[in-house]
Amino acid sequence: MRIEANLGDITDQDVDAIVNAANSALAGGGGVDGAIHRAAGADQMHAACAKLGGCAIGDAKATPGFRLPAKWVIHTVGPRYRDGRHGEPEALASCYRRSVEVAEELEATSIAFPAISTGIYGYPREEAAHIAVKTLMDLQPKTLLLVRLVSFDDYGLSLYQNEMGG
Ligand code: AR6
Repeated sequence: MRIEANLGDITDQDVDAIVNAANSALAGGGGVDGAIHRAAGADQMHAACAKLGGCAIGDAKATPGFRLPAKWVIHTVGPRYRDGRHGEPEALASCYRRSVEVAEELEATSIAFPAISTGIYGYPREEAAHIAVKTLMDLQPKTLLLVRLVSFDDYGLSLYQNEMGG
């Protein structure tokens, strides 16, 4: 499995599955979540999410991608950051692990992640990039060949590159 980091918009990614930074009600929202719902087709995505019965923090659940280039959207719920001592690192790591597990169940060969929890949920970007790369590097998936970390800005991309040793 190859891990790469790119600059871009998560909704444009031509991969089997993109990951959504959702909330536990899977009710839609701002940031990545809003962009994914709009690009997928808000009505269809809303209806598909409503059938899932919510999602716990650190867990992940899939819907189709509808109008997106990606076949699937894997909705995961990151932790809201408080001080880092309330299980936030474990919950964030779990988002990456569980999203990959769900991708494997779907037999996806490629997946793209946004920087979960680093927007509205306030996770410090440096720590979040460290957890993302470390957690993914520890995994040994079977079907997944490519994991892409997608950053919306240059600073986020540089964080991933540092963590990946490049
Ligand atoms: N493509 C890639 N990255 C993006 C995009 C995009 N289109 N848009 C924003 N980012 P956030 P969270 C970056 O707030 O912190 C929603 O309301 C952004 O710069 O989307 O997990 C949900 O419903 C930031 O670095 O997710 C939840 O209630 C990162 O993606 C809550 O927000 C994540 O920012 C989840 O908050």
